[in-house]
Amino acid sequence: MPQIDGTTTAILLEERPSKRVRPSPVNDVHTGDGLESGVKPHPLRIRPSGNAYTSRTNLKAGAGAFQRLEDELLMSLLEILSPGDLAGLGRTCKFLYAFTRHDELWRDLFIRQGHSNFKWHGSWRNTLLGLPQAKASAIDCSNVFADALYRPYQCACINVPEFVSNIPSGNEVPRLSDLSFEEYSGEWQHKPFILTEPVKQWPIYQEWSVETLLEKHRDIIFRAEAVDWPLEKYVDYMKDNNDESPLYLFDHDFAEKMNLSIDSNKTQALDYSPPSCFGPDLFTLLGSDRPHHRWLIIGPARSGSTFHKDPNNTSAWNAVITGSKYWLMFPSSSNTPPPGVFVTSDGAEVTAPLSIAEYLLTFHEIARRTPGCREGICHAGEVLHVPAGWFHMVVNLEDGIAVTQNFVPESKLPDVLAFMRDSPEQVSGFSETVSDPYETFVARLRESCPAVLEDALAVLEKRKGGQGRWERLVKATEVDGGSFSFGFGDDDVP
Ligand SMILES: O=C(O)CCC(=O)C(=O)O
Ligand SMILES: [Fe+2]
Repeated sequence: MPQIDGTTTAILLEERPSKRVRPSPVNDVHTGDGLESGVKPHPLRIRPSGNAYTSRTNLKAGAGAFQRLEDELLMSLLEILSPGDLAGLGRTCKFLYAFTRHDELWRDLFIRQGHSNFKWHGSWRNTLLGLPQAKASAIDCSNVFADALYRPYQCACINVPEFVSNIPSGNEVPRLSDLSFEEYSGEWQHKPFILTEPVKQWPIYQEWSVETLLEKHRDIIFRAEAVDWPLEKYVDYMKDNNDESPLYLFDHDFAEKMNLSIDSNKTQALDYSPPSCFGPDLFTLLGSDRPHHRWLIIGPARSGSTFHKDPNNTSAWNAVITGSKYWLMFPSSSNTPPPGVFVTSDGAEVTAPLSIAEYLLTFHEIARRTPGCREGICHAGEVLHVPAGWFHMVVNLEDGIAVTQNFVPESKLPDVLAFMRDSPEQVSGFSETVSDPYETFVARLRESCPAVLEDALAVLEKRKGGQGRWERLVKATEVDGGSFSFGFGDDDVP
């Protein structure tokens, strides 16, 4: 599942901010007025800002009063225009034509208008204007120099597999063909790993592809970030878009919508069932009061999830049905977030101001050299385990389908209870009818497995008394009289 809490989910997945802090393009400086760099030219031949210094002509000079605005400010201004005004302004000069063609502006307009019945024409602008791609103009804007326009295109063109190859051997997420519940409940519950076998038996693994899903569920409405579209529309979009951060289908009601049989109390054969090594999931005690816990994920290559921790301190597994995913992960026990990620002191808000592509371009190198970093590629038919509290970022290397579930293993119950009790404002995914998720969960545990609850509460009590790992470490350091530093390095083990 994607994000830490409701607020953050909204920020990171459902309404990706259109304005981000963008580092300048550094690897693709074209020289002179030519376009001789190795990077594929922008379709309108727009170039990075830096090239303005060596060019004889800069079309910004022809933009009247608009030339006095910084590009970012101009973009903010364009964001408040209607489609008609945007198109009209684009007809006044080449410089404004280039800016008003920026597809993220049209994406915001299209999404705000709330369409679900449309024909996808390869870009948001064409789709909103009902314009077949072949009829869209492409005026040469090679003397427009603007990182604000060039950088998103450069990011949309990166070759992701190049970035994620050559994983340093110390960073590799272990790959296991089999794992017992006992082994998982021991050391493995704290570690990421890839299980290579269990999914291969699932009917959904054997039957699902984008084509077979379309045959059966073409008209079913699924959620993809801020839009609710029929599957057919999403697939049209997925197969033909050039967005820097493609819309990602992430739907928590898919099982009901697709009439799947998953839970063992049903009589039909199961469409899939969680790998047995993860054992019982204590959130099942909540019955229909449990928070959202399973998601169907569909997305094109380059789509994915920016850095986050999973909600309510739960653990998760993520099974790739088709395609493959690259995972970049950092341990839970560090007090330092991954490079390039900012977290408020209470942990409530995670800000990853860069798109996945920008992250790969600017922070990936340093991230993989940071102690504690784990990386892995999960292929079709495999399942990746996300231990509770780990930061992770995920990018699809191909178009793909996945299913993910969050769960509470008994061994992590104290952590989940502590999170729900101590950070109630960060608890997410519960229906509004559950007024006190912590008390509700405790009551269900007390009814069904009082001994498990007592053990977990005893662990919490002990932690409160200063006997936790952190306190022990600090005390040990004080006794030694040495200076204390806390890093990622030793974090795999509890
Ligand atoms: O498949 C993805 O994009 C990652 C989803 C995720 O964050 C998860 O399963 O926890
Ligand atoms: Fe996640």
